[in-house]
Amino acid sequence: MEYREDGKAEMSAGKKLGHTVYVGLGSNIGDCEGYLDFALKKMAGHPRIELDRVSTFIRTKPVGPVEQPDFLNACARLQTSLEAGELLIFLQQLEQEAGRTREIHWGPRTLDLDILLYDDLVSDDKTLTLPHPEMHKRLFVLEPMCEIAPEAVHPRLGKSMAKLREDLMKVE
Ligand code: A4P
Ligand code: MG
Repeated sequence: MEYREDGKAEMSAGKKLGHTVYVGLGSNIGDCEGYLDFALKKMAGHPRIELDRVSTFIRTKPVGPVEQPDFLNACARLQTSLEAGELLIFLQQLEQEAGRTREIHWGPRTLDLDILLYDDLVSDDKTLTLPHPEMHKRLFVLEPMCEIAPEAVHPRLGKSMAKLREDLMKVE
């Protein structure tokens, strides 16, 4: 699947996109692959986002207290000129467009888009916690992150994705 649009690379070459962001994608209702593709295409099509890396889609067992179907998970790396709050609003719009309703916390969803890392920003704000507070505890995040950016460093823990994955594998 090719997400880069014709002319986009050219346009972004002359444009300061500025921020490097990792987004986690998840879906466990309906056409999961279709929802992830939908989100990636929409991100790639945004005039202020360049999608530069996408992991493979992996099937994972649900983590957490809710009994629910398996997930399809992936991670993507974006370059963007959007501020973190603006990006969050855009990603939440995509979740809405994919028909997501927020009923059960941690429950099944057509599309879940989490901002994992936004440059090396650290924030305890409830509406946007950075890095994503659960990312280092989740193999369904660290596996695809290790595929696209094993060297990326968690700014709170000071460890690379590869090291976090290794640590988590020892615990599990
Ligand atoms: N929010 C705060 N920080 C962030 C951030 N870094 N990125 C706020 C995105 N959103 C962030 O999220 C609730 C609120 O979190 C938002 O209003 C936003 O302002 P939500 O997506 O509405 O609710 P949720 O998804 O039910 O809760 P949460 O905590 O985001 O759950 P998670 O962490 O997404 O976990 N098992 C597998 N195998 N694969 C999965 O993908 N996902 C979950 C849900 C559980 N188990 C899973 C998976
Ligand atoms: Mg979420």
